Amino acid sequence: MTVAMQTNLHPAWLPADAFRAIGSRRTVISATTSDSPLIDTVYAEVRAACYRFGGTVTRSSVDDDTDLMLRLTSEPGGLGDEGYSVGRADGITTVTADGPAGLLYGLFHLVRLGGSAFTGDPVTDDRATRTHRPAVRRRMLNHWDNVDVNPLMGQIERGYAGGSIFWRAGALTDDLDRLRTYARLLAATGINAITVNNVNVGRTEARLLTDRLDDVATIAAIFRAYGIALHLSVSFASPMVLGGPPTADPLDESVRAWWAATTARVYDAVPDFGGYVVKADSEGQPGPFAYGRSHADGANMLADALAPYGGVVHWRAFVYNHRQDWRDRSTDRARAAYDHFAPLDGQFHDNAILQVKYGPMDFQAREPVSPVIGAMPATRLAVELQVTQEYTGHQLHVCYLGPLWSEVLGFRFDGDGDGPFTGDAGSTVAGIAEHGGSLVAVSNVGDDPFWCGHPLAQANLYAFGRLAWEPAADPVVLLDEWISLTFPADTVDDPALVRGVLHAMMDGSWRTYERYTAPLGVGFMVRPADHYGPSVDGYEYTQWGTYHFADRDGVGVDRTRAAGTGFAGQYPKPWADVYESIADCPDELLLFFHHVPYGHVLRSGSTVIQHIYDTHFAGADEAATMREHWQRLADAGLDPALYARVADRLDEQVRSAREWRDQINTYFFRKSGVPDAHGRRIH
Ligand code: GCW
Repeated sequence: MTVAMQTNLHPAWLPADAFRAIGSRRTVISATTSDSPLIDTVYAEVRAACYRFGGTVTRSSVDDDTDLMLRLTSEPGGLGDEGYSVGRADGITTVTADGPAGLLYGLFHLVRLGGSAFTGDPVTDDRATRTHRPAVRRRMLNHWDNVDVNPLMGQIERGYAGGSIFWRAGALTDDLDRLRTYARLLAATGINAITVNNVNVGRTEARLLTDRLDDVATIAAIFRAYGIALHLSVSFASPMVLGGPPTADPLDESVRAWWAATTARVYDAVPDFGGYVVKADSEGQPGPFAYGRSHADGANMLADALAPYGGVVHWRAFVYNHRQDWRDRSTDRARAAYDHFAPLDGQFHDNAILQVKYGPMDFQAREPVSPVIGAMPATRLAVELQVTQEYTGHQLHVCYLGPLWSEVLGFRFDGDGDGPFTGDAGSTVAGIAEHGGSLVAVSNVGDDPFWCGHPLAQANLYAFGRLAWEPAADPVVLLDEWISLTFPADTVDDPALVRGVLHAMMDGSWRTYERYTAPLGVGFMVRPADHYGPSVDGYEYTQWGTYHFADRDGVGVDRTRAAGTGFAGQYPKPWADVYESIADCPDELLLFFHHVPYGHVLRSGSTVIQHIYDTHFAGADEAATMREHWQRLADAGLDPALYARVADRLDEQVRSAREWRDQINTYFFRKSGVPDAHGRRIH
C-alpha cells in the first residue's frame, strides 16, 4: 500500500514535517508476522517518510547504523494487542509491541515525540523503557452521515463541515484516498472503531446491512489498514424494512434467525466487522417497546447474532419522551435514561454495551454527568461525547472541548469529585468505561478542505482520540501536542508566538462559550431545530422537555427529591445530597437542579442575576479578545487560507457572542427588573 497524501487537503496533525525525525533516520522493522496489513502500513509510513527526508528502512536485522528499531515480539510480552513500549539504548530507539496494532501506535507515538525520540539521557544517551496501553478497549467515532441527502438534516445530521466524506447523494464516495487519509489521522490519535452512517437510519441506509454490503466492505478495507474496525448503525426494524419477517419482535424466532443469517453475511463480507450501533425507541426510531419487550431483550437479540464472530452491539440509552406536554411538570426528560435503563442492570449480555450520553439531557455545554453511568455496575458501558459542535457553536465558534471531556471523564461517583483527576480510575466515568466498555464520540468531520469547517476544531477530534486512549491526560497538554504537530516549528516564522496565541485562544474557550450562552447549567436557550444562536424561549413551550421556567421572580428547574422531579435522587451519595441542596450545589449546575430567585446568592458571592450579567459581558469580551489574539498571527507565516478561514469564523463568533450577551441579558433584565450593578448597557 502507499501512504495517502492529498495536496488539496489540509494535513491536520500529520503534515509531512511531522515525520521528519523518523524519515531522516535508518529504521529496521523486525516482525515475524509478515502478512499483517498493519505491519505493511507501518512499513509504508516509514518508507514514505524516508523517501521525503532521506532515511532508509529495511525489514532485515539491526546493524551498526540503525537508529530506530520497530520490533514485534515473537512471544507476547504482556503489552496486549495495542500496547507498546519505547526505550533507547546504545544509540538505538526501540519500539516493541506484541501485536501489529501496537507497532502502529508506537510509530505514531514517535511521531509525537519528534526529534526527541532520538535523544536520551544527556550522559548515557539512553532512555528508560516506558510502556503504553490504551485505557479503553474501544475508542470509537460515530458519523451521523446519511447515504441519501436527508430533506431535513442534509448529508450529515448535525454536520458543520460540508458534505460527507463517505457518501455523496446516495452513493459511496469516489474519493477513497480521502478515506485513507482520514483513517491515518484517526489511527494517529488512537481511534480504533468507527461507524459510517447516522444512528437515525433511513431506508437507503438500512440497506448497508444487506444489498449494499459491498460499500461497507470497501470502507472497511481502508480502515483495516489502520487498525480501525467498522461498525454499522442499524435500524431495529431492519427485518421489516429489508424483506425479512413482518415483525421486529426481538423474541420472535423468525426475527432472531433473520438477524443471525444477516449478520453471518456481514461477516462473510467483512471478517473483522465490529458490530452494530442502535438508536431504538428514541426520537421516532423503532424499538422493542412496540412489542412490549425491554431494551435488554432488544440489545441481547443483536448481541446474540454478533457473538459467534466476536462482534458487539452498542445500544444507545438516549430514550425519552420527545412528545411531552410542556404543561406536564411531572415528566422530566433528565430522568428518562435512568428510569428506563437502571432497572435493567445485569440483564445485558456480555457483548451488549450500553452507550450513554455524558449528560442526562443532550450534549449541552454544561450538564451534570449522567447518573446512568454510575448506576449500572453489572453492565458494560460506553460513554458518548459530541465532537461535532451541535450545541457549542457549529464549528463557527472556537470551543476547545478537551477540558469539558476531561472533567466528565474524571468525575467520581464515589464522591471525591471536585479535586483533580488522579488517575485512580475506579469509580470515575473513565474507569467505568474502561471496564470492558467504550468511549464514543460523534465526529465533526466532513468534506471540507480543513476537515472540520473550523481549522481549530481539528483539536477537538485530536483530543477525543487521545483522551480515549489516556483519559487522565491533561487536555491542555494534548492541545499543546496538537499545536506542535499541526504547526511544526520549522514551518512557521515564530513557533513560540503561534503556540502562545493558540493557547490564549483555546485553553479557556469552552468556559468562554459557557459564559456567553445559557447560564448556570440551565441549557437549551438555543434556536430550535438548528441549535445555533440564542432563543431564550425557543424551546420553552415545545414538546422536547427542555425548559428553564424563567418568570419575573426566578429561573431554573427544580429537580430535587423534596419538591421537584426527584432527578437529584438518581445519584449515589454524596452527589444526591450535594445536588439536592441549594447551598451545596456547584454554581455551574445550580439552575439544572434548582429554581431560585434572581437575588439568590451563589457560592461565588454574586447574585444569580448579577452573575448572568457579568458572565455574559465577560464572555462576549473574551470572544473579541480571541479575535485580537488571532490577528497577531496575520504575518506569522501560516497558510493564508487557514488564517483567513479562522479570521472569518472569529468575526462570526464575536457577532454571535454579542447577540447571545444582549439577548440573554435583556431577557433577564426584562423578566427581573433588576438593573446591572455596574450600569452597563442592557437593551
Ligand atoms: O442531539 C440530538 C440531535 C439529533 C440526534 C440525537 C441523537 C442523531 O439533535 O439530531 O440524532 O440527538 O443523539 O440521537
